[in-house]
Amino acid sequence: MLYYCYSIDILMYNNKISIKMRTKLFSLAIIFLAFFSHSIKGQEKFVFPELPYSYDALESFIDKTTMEIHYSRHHKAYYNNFVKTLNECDSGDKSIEDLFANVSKHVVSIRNNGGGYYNHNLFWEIMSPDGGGVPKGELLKAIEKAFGSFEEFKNKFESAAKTQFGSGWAWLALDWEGNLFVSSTLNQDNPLMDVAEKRGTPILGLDVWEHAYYLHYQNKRGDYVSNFWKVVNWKAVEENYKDALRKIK
Ligand code: MN3
Repeated sequence: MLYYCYSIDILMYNNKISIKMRTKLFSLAIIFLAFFSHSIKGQEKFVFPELPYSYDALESFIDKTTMEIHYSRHHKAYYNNFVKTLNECDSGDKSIEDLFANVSKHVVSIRNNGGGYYNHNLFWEIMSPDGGGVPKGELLKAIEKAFGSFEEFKNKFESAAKTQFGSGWAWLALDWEGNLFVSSTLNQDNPLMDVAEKRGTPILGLDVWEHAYYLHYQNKRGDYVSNFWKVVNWKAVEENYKDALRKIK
């Protein structure tokens, strides 16, 4: 696109074309702009996020190679396929929450690739090399209200992550009544989707697909799940909690 605009500009600058021709070229440029801005709508709206740390930053939980492959290949592929589907289906003007709320009515790529895109965005964001410890403030209060104690919540979450059969995710999410719950979903589903058994806004998620841990942990998913707590960014989870709460009020 830039190439077309640039070429026209050079021609005009050299004053080698008539006013009439200039008007025609200008109109053509506008048509091209309209066409391209339409076709990249999904891509403009949904960006591929930067990883907020280096590939080796979370090595107490996950090794550098796994992190690199997970982010730059798996996540990137979900993103590319999601944007491609949006452009083909002309669904670029809907929010991702709207798409998920009716995911059963959309092509399956929205569920799989849109889910993969959204879930990994959340996953990277709720981890940090400075993570670990315990949640504080309003989030801690809400966890204690829902599960009795932080330890009880951890047990419930670990159990959901370990017993999810095959590929999927474990979640801490806020339901529409403002209560926290733990759940697990298959593949790239999440609690925002109308296909989920228990619905709400996810505020913390753990990827339990083998691609997330197999190089380092092999079949020991339990060890992977236990080590997750070392890197959880509770500040980010609390922000997600507050955002989710604001949306239902
Ligand atoms: Mn993954």
